[in-house]
Amino acid sequence: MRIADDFSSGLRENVPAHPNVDLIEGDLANAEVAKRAVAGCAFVIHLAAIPSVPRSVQDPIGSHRANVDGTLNLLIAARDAGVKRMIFAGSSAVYGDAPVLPKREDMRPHPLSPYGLQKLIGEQYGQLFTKLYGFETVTTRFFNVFGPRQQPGSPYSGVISLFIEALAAGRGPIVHGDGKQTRDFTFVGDVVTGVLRCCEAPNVAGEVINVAAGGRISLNDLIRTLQRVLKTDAAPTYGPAREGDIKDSQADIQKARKLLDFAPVTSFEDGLAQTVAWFQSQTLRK
Ligand code: UD2
Repeated sequence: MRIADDFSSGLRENVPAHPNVDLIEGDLANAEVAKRAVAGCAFVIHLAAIPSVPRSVQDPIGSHRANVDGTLNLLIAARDAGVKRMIFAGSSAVYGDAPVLPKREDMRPHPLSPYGLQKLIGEQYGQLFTKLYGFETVTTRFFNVFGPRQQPGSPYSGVISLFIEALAAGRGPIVHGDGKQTRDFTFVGDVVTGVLRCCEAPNVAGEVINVAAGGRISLNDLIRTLQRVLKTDAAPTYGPAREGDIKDSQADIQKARKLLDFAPVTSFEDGLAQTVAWFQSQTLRK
């Protein structure tokens, strides 16, 4: 197995030191790095991105380079290296604020941020490569992924990691907007299952598939649950909503059930408990 990462957001310590793991440190927006990354691989799982809506609003060019140029380089490199199939991490951000819930893959995309548009370009490039060159690609549209090892290091980090960090320290979390926005929080283990099924499943080349829990939880409910688990009543501070923010997000996962025989197995509460336990084990280590 080979892992390519520029460690712009991930951590080197998360890469296992194992004789079968080959690590390439570099930027996939550099075509030479992309070539080295895929050489000899049967499958490519393309998760590399600057995965932040607000960062893309502030720096559309930097985020385009990572999310679009990186993807195109990898598609070309993987096609030319004879890779069997490439799985592309798409995003629920492509749906934007279409009023209908849950979001189905055949709804018209309506991105509200450069990030959403870049992920849409990535999946359409994937489909084009399947049609034009016969190179098999599958896009998994992820919803809000969370779990152990997600880093709360920056204001762009996933909301669950930021809220756990704040509440564990007895601080009230900062909520952008009224906290009534909802998200389909998906545990990382279920996402991994969905991605691996995409590598093996028949009849999925060129498909775009939601991989999510299929539920919907508001930030206010998330805070209440975390206050209970972490035994604190630190109150949140409410501020203005973020630009480009989506109000509600929930996946229809029928297509994943049908094509991938996918069903999420970790409940939100269990996933949250595992994430909190991991966070506390890290705090103890420090
Ligand atoms: C997530 C993904 C993104 C994309 C998108 C699809 C992350 C980090 N980002 O973006 O990659 O797939 O979903 O829709 O997982 N918030 C607060 N306080 C904070 C931080 C966030 O209130 O301190 C709010 C934020 O305004 C948003 C919600 O929490 O309404 C979730 O924010 P996020 O950054 O975790 O994820 P999102 O949905 O913007």
